[in-house]
Amino acid sequence: MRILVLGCDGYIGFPLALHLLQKGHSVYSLDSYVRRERVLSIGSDSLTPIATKMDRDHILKEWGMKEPIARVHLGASTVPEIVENVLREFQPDCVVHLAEQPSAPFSQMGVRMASITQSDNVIGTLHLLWAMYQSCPKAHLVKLGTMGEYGTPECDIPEGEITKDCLAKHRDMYGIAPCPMSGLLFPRTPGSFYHASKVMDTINIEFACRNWGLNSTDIMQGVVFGLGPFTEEKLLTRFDYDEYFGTVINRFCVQALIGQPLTIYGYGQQKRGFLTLSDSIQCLTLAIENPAEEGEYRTLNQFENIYSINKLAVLVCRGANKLGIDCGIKNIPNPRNEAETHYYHPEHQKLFDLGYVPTVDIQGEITKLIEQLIPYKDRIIEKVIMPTTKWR
Ligand code: USQ
Repeated sequence: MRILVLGCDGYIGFPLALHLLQKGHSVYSLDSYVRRERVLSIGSDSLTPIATKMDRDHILKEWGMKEPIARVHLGASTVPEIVENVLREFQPDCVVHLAEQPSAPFSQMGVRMASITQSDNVIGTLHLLWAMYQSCPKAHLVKLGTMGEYGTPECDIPEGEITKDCLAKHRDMYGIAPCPMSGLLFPRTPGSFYHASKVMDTINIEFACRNWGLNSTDIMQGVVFGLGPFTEEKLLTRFDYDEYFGTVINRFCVQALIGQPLTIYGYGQQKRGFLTLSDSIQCLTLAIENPAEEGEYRTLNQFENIYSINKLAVLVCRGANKLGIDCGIKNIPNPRNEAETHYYHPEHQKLFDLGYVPTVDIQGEITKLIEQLIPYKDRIIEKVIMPTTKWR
């Protein structure tokens, strides 16, 4: 397949591009490199010493990519025709869109960062949709959304839309037949301006499929952790652990390494879906190789299993202990405005139907990750870990 990867220099984008090249696909890629700049601007850096832009181009060329990563920014500051020209020239079968601002705390820092988040994400995706409509309307869009779009409602979360099954279950549980809502998007309740940007993307993509007949898979992804499948040093993906760009398991593993108590926000009973970076790449590849039908807007809930933050902290400490590292845990006031005790039962069957074989040994994965990070311990910048941005 001819696959365009937007956001090819990122945490998921770089190993995904390597994986797709390894499978024999023809890959073309874009990135603005803004993630590198933003992490440096908050005084942090990737824990893994990632290859320079030029070195990554060499590596990708060795792996079969014909052109270097094209430096293009997708957001509001870009002339939309630039994206259109790229698509017209490459004529992809599939466009994988990972080129968004991915951090909830970053979007809550203040009006400037909230505005950057929404103009990069919402307007960037809007530019892309128009560009696909004008130059490659048959191509399949695989877009990274987030499980955080749904929030934590007191009912089961279906995969994207309200299905007849979901209504029947509702009737059985509550003894009332709700009005006919089958086929509508399941309500979204985002928990940050970042998550809200993903909801707005969803609305625009679904409309583009319904209106223009584009086909898209919108991935509601859980929290990703780990270093992924390529662990040779020059192939390593970036690994962030700061308060903005680090996700919870990655941060906990780094805290364990430097003897800092793991920072559980609030009571720690909040639950999320998690998956390894290798699983995320496996799932994205399944979505790419099994496209949605013409005109279809398909949603996949993408995670392996659900864990509470308390449970994860215990797993990280156990992993650290196994490696002879002492580990402590500390509940700190929650900087976010989120439910800390809640019902959480999202469905996630469609990826299994496509052949997803999940990594199930989460304890093993966490212990392996801590061990993999030991050589980079001296690169940890302690002052960027504690949360300083509050939701209100
Ligand atoms: N948390 C802690 N301690 C920490 C860091 C986080 O208790 O030191 C808690 C948070 O309060 C939250 C949970 O861990 O309840 C997850 O936080 P996170 O920072 O790992 O993830 P989040 O901000 O939700 O965002 C991440 C990715 C985002 C993706 C999302 C999927 O950065 O791009 O969309 O995970 S989900 O969480 O399912 O919405």
